[in-house]
Amino acid sequence: MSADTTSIPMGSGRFDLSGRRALITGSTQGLGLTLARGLARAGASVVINGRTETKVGRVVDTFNVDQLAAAALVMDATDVQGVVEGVQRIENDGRGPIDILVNNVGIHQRAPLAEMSNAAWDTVISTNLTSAFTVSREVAKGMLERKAGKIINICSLMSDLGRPTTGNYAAAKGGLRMLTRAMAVEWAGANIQVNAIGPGYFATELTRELVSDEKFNAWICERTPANRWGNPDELIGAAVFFASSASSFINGQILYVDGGLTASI
Ligand code: GCO
Repeated sequence: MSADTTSIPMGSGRFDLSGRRALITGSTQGLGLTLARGLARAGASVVINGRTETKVGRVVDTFNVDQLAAAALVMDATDVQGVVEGVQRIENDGRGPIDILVNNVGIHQRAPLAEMSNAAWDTVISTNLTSAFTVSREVAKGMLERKAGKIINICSLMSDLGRPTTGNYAAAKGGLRMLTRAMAVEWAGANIQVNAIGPGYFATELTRELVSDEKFNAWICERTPANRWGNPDELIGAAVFFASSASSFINGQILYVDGGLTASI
């Protein structure tokens, strides 16, 4: 039995997010903020998430000034009860359910594995992987009832490749790639498409120290076939694609936006 796709608008309409609501975790700065702005410009009403009220409120104000629909969700994605209550607050605020979830929140705590503390391991796994499970579980409850939803996990080229001092981050992002597949196969029958985006090297808060390191910067430009760092806006297309009806029969995939890095030896 094939799903009814006749209601999906043709052409660019397939990428139109009007009438949809998108929660992007960790969206007060960096790639999360860029993705939130991109989804809003594609028509979605967005929910800006962060842990501090001032930062979240300031970002929501900028969206409203730009006449982009935005609401605030002050929530620590690693706090289970906080996530349960936070998702419920949004789902019941009268501005519509969460149709699109972008699990973006992530941190780095680099160290050689032989010197890495369990605290550094636990914090990165909890923030970059476990939070995606918790938030997705809570948001999926409504999506399963409505038999519709989009979940996009922000993975990394480190879902497949390692680099010294990033063992906790790579383990988390590798796990997130497999969690993407696990969610996809469990929820595809309820018309929930779960996919992932794997960014290559982008200049953000997470990579600030790397960008300013001349040797590392030269290595990235040589190692990346496109011979440059990515511009965060270059991730928006993949996010709109996975958030829209243009990807209605795509499940469990990862799309690398990396200038060809993972395609090369
Ligand atoms: C590093 C970088 C990478 C990138 C990102 C690429 O330490 O090598 O921070 O981890 O930030 O993960 O997707």
